[in-house]
Amino acid sequence: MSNRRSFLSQLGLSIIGIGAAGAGRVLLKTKNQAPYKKGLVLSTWSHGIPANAEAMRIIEQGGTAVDAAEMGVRVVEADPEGQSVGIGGLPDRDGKVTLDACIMDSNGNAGSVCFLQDILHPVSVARKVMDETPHVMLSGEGAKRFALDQGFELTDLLTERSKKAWEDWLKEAQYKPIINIENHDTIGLLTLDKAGNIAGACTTSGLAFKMHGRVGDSPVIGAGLFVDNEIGGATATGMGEAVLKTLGSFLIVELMRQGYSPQEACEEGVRRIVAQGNYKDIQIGYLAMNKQGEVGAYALHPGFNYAEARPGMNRMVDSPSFL
Ligand code: SD4
Repeated sequence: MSNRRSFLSQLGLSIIGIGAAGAGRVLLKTKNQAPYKKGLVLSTWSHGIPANAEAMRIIEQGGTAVDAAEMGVRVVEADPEGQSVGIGGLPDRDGKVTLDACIMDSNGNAGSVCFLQDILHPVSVARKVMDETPHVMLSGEGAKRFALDQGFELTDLLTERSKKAWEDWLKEAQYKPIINIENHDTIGLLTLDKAGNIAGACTTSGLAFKMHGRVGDSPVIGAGLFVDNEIGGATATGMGEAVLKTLGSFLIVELMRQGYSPQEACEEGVRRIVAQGNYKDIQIGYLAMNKQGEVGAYALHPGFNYAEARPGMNRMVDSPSFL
């Protein structure tokens, strides 16, 4: 296969698989493989605007995609007003704020933490896991102990506002995520730097009032985030269980490898969730870029949006949706 791929790339050709409309068909199509080198940042939801601004600032100074991804999402982790990421995140049903995050660099390295408590910047702990340990993922108490060893400080992440929301929830204690209204929006952020390299990060406090110990898709490499510097990157937001069951971000990057555009790949990712049934009451949003700087986004329901930054521009874009 690799011989075949290098043979094709010598010819400037790649194999293109066609989506649902033409499943099983394989075409040969010429494709421009030159990477986009102007700088591109994509991130989920409107908190992506300040995150993109910071990531793009780093890229414009010649910084790496992975530094830009980490520093971009840290802006959102540090904002106590946001109730879906980092400090201020809505707690689980026991009143504990538990955080999930991961990061991937342009060399295929990955780091992740899940079920992490009392640490302000889970993405930076994930970065330390990637850079300083032989492992990919640390969880719970072990992740916290590692963070403290690395010099991170204990921080109380439960703000008065989120505590009050939990106390209100306890009155009925019914777990009913409401599509796009639950104010519970993960940030997944993808970067393409001026050297044409791709990286990404994803960080969240997970679904509001989840069971204690529940871990979503966001820290799982291939589910909430996947980056392959030869091809592109993808990230997910929404009901993590559906993304986990379809390994959505990995799927989207692999579809791009087969020649799907980022848009076609995101649409196929959503279709896999639809095919599993039970999709009407949940929201999923996928966001992807390829090495050529093309962008794709697709959601189950209307309401998903994302921030797109290129030099001199940082704007919100509404994603198309299946329903
Ligand atoms: C999770 N995917 O923990 C996250 C939550 C999320 O918008 O993205 N909400 O399942």
